[in-house]
Amino acid sequence: GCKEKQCPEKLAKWDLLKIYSYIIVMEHYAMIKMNCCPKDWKPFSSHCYFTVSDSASWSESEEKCSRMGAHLMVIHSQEEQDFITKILDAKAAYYIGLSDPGHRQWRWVDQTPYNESATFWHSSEPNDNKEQCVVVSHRDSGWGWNDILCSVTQKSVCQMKKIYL
Ligand SMILES: [Ca+2]
Repeated sequence: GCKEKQCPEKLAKWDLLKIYSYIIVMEHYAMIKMNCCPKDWKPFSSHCYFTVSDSASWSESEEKCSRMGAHLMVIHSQEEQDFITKILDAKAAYYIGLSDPGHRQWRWVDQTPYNESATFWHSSEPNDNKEQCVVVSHRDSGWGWNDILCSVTQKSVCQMKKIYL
């Protein structure tokens, strides 16, 4: 019966200690596994996003992101683009981390491959070899990408991986 399974008092105390330390370890684990975004950054999937409303050239914008431990936003899916454009001002244009160092070789700032099948150019864009930086902007057809001169000052969106505390 039950008596056989009862532990000696000393052992029971040790078990209690084990349980307490287990709880502490698990709490610690939960903290480690918790991922989050800094204040004012918006979470989406495994990343955090921040809208920079001060206008700057493309390289200045990238530098601003970099100073915050981030980079200009990289877009690889419609879902990502839809998430961010929902919180953008349709009257403004925002630099993203796409540029052309020359010869129409589009490059993402985080070195991820430029995949033709996951691009969201406005119709008739990109339209000019001298326009080597990309903004996301709103037109009648919806949100899409446009190549512009890199020196033009625009707002921008920074992106970083969620922080694991
Ligand atoms: Ca253009």
